[in-house]
Amino acid sequence: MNKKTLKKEITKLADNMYHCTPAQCDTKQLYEILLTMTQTFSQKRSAPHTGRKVYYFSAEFLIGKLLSNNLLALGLFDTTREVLAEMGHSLAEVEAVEPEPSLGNGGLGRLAACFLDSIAALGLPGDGVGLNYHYGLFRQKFENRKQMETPNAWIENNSWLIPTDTQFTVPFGGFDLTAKMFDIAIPGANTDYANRLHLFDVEHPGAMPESGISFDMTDIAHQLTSFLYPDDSTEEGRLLRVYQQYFMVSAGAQLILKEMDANGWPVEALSKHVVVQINDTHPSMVIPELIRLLVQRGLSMDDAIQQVRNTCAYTNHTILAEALEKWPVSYIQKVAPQLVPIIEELDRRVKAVWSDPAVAILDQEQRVHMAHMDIHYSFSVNGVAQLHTDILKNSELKAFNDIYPEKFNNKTNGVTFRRWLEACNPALTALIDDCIGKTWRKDPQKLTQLLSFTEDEKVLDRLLEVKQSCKNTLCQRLQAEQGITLDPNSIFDIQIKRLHEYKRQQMNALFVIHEYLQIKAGNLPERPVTVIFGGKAAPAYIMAKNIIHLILCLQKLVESDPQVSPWLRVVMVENYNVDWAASLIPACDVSEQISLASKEASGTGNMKFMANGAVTLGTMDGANVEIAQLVGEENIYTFGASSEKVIDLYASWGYHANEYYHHENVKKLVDFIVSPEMIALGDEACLRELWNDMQNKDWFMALLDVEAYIEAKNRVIHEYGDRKTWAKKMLVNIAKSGYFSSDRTIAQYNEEIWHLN
Ligand code: 26Q
Repeated sequence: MNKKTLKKEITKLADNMYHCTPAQCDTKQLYEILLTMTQTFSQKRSAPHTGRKVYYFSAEFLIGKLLSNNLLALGLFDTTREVLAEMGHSLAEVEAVEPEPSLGNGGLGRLAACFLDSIAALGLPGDGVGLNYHYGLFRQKFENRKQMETPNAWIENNSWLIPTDTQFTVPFGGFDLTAKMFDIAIPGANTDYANRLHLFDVEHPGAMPESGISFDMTDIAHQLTSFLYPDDSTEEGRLLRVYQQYFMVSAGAQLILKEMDANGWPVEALSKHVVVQINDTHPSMVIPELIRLLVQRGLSMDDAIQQVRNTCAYTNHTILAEALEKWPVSYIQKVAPQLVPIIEELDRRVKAVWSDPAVAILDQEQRVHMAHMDIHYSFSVNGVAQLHTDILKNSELKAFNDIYPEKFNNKTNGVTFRRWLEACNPALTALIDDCIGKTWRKDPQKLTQLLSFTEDEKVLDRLLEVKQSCKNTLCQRLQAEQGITLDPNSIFDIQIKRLHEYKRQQMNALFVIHEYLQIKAGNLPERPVTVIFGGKAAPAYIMAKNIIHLILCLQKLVESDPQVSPWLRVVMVENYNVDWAASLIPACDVSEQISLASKEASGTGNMKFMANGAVTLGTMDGANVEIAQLVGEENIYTFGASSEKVIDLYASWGYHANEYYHHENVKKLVDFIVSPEMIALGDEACLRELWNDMQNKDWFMALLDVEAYIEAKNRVIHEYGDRKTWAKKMLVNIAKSGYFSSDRTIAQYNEEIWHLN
């Protein structure tokens, strides 16, 4: 669509909706006009033709704001920006009023959103199935340098949700609920197609909580879809999670059969027409539920099991034991008693053949191992990066790999470059277009053509200018929205991700302490550094909250010390979400990916940073390994214990934090956590608890790697000074990032697992 037609369209909508001209509209009205316009265009599109379709089942779809993304997919992004500019507005300002649907926690949920984008862009038939949480992930506020949680409503009168007439009855133990289906259109970039994200909701959602994020978790009929992952530190919370899971999979399974019927396909041929991709174990009950429905439709148990086994494929996202779901049978008995005999039958069949208790579905404590059920009753099991898949095959799930070697496969994660480069970094996009034309946008692997510019001074200079402009823009936003003033000429070193001990934000904090002590001792760093954090802690995760407290105390300490602040700043961005990620990632110089080797299944932020010209400082973990292979050792900084070493240490109980704590250089840093300066700023009990844990527990071995980390980071700071060499590193990272496009990942899912037409 050209500018003139688009202007006409917007003018017409402004008149229809608000009886005014676009110039008279405020940004909220403009947002609603563009929302309505993109909705209408998307809804005119049809789904890709299909003889076979994938249903991506996920408890989380962290879709984030959709306006820019949808404009891009519809081919209207550039034109809209120009038209708005002519009307005296900017797309950024319009998008600022869009509430963010934070329907996910972190990587797993964001991956599901990138995947839907790519499935549509590849013109493949594939819909998402999930829940319509009324409050997404909580909004994070800092008070007294601590995280507070407040509810995060995202559904307005005018939202991306399209009500449908489709509804299903979900039979719970003792009562039924109606699941109403809402859709979000997923237009495919460069296609005429649109797929759908189906979000199921209860008929009568409960009211907004008065304050805080607590609500009556026993009021299932009204509260089932209120919140994303309610706190599972209580039994009520865990039960509600099982209610959510069953509600989602039962409605989703019924939808699948309804669509089979509509196509005139017999349910006996389910696996010919349908693939169910199970996103971690949260939707695993879809397996017994589909079996139940097929038996209800007249299939024998044997045939039903056979069909379902050939329909379902399972993705594993973690090897952290505490995240592997094991539900007591008593929970399932209460929530969905009709599934219990089926699960028992599935378990009996396993036990009849395999006596190893390590592969049983039901353990001796009468708990259902969801991942085990998935592996036995799916035709594909995949990890999300090569190292992760290798660890699954060789250690974590070895017993299963011995039984079903043909099921195991790797699908290294990817991210959509439309959101994570084109939409979030128009300046870099324009520079790339100038160098190699626009074809890379459809095929990001073509970014390798940039390699012919590594000696081109003009291009390298422009690349540095683009980075600087992104840093300036971030500074303006932080100033305007959070009152934080930063030096845009300092190095921007960024760690943004959920707070978790294995991700080791605490190790980064120890670096900050190290630099602080150096500066206080008169040893100034080579150049100013700004260490930026962003991330939320689960409300019941005390250690993670203590780490946030430590970072916020350091932020205050450093900024109020005039001797230190010109050289070192620490900032924790409040309420880090998809929207902040889109501002932070383009502005990053150094991408912090410092998880304990073997613990981060893949990481996807690492890929987004790389595509935006940041250089990775990381351990050989998850997809960092593949990044290192692609860019070569001169274009990445790696450090720390290898995954083999770490796995050995766990197996032999060979790591004792206390030994490392007593290294002179380490002790100083850890002890600073409870120094008088820090205690004056923070909550002494929290800081002491953290100090104690770090020297005596340190489950994720921060003290093992901290010295190597500090050494590596100082090397980064030094080498950053050679601007030309650094720009080359940036360019190589961008050039090699195309492998991490989720279009590539989805093409592989399709070729090796889904086989859609
Ligand atoms: C399970 C049971 C009980 C309570 C909570 C959970 C639960 C909730 C969310 C378990 C896991 C999650 C989310 C996991 C996640 O985000 N994993 C990340 O997935 C990304 C996409 O594959 C990877 O890149 C990350 O490495 C991985 O950590």
